[in-house]
Amino acid sequence: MSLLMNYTDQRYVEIAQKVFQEQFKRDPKLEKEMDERRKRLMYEDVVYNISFLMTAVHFSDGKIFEGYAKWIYELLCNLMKDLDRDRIMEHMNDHYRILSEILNSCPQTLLSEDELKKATNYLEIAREVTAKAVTEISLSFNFHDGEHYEIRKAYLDALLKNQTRVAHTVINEAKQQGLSLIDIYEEVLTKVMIESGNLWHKNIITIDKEHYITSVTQSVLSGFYDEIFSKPRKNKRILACAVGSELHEMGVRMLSDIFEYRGWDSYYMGAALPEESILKAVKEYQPDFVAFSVTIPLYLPTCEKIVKSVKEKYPKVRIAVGGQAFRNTEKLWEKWEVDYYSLSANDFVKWAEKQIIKKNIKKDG
Ligand code: B12
Repeated sequence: MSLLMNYTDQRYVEIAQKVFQEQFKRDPKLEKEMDERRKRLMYEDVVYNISFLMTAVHFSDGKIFEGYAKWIYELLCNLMKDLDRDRIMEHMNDHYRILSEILNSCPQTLLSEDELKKATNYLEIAREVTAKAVTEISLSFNFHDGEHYEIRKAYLDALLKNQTRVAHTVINEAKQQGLSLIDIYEEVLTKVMIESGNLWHKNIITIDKEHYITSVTQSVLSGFYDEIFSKPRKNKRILACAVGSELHEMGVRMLSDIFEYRGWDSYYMGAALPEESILKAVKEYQPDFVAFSVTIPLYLPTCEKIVKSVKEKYPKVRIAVGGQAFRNTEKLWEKWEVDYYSLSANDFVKWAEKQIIKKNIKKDG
């Protein structure tokens, strides 16, 4: 990136140097994030930022600096893909704050009082538009689609800004305002998790951020446990797990929670459960239903093998399969001996309850 320097006055250069040094002094993390090449470009950007600010002041036109602040922020987000948007916002906003402080502490030979006021105001606006830009990203159609968009967007925005407490508050308030646990799970948390994967795939967020979103969402789920486990019991059992070397277990965990919430006893066995452990658990626990979840298509063959073994050894146990791996298949589940398939855990619980009612009617009649 070669940057034009409109203002070659030595006094601007001195300010640029001060701003640059002060930013490293105040933020020790910068040293790790910036190699020598980045440091050089950052210094050039400081000079460039000052040039734009002075151009805006010259014309008394704040839009010039506002537009520039948005442009430079997006440029840096694209150039520094190892850093998240909220961190780059911190870089820029620290820079604007420090520049404002240094300009205001300079003897007023550089800018008149009126010009200094304008510069200070434009820098403040730059901070505002940069803070807003963190969450101004294009989201997938599926994220927009369906009910409760506002809530999932607020939850996602909080996470993109690393605001864990705000994220929890968004969910707690939604709950207090009457949003059902099922809707929170399926319309908010599931869709945000899937979108976080899309944003990682599009290189808009880092893997660190995706992991952070996962861990906050796991802690949000734990917050529902008192309620989930306090429901009247139905004396029905479900065993659920993710199979193969599948580490994606949040979907099947939500499924177990939803069953538990509906009064079932859930035996949730987590991720990557091997076949022997599943067979042993079915024998010991004697579930009415088992649910196997697959996200990565590579583990579909293992799932098929497990389905066959369970059917062979325990023909009365009903088997459901689900998870995103089945989405892009030619209805693979129809070729296996399974009793149910769905992408929705809630549809599964409703179906399972109907089966129980049917069975009871048969018994009674
Ligand atoms: C979080 C996450 C992880 C976490 C998982 C942590 C955890 N504790 O679960 C970790 C970091 C471990 C991880 C690892 C990997 N991940 Co990952 N991950 C995700 C992410 C962002 C979210 C997963 C999630 O929780 N979704 C939300 C849940 C609630 O949705 P769900 O599972 O579909 O469940 C719902 C329904 O499907 C249904 N359901 C689920 N199971 C069942 C079962 C039955 C019987 C029924 C009826 C219904 C049902 O109910 C749920 C509630 O509605 C996804 C993005 C995405 N599209 O989901 C990527 C994603 C799945 N991961 C991906 C990849 C590539 C990986 C890695 C290979 C990355 C790597 N290079 O290491 C590894 C693979 C590890 C492995 N061996 O499994 C890709 C997969 C691409 C593909 N098609 O193969 C995705 C899609 C990201 C992307 N957009 O590219 N990941």
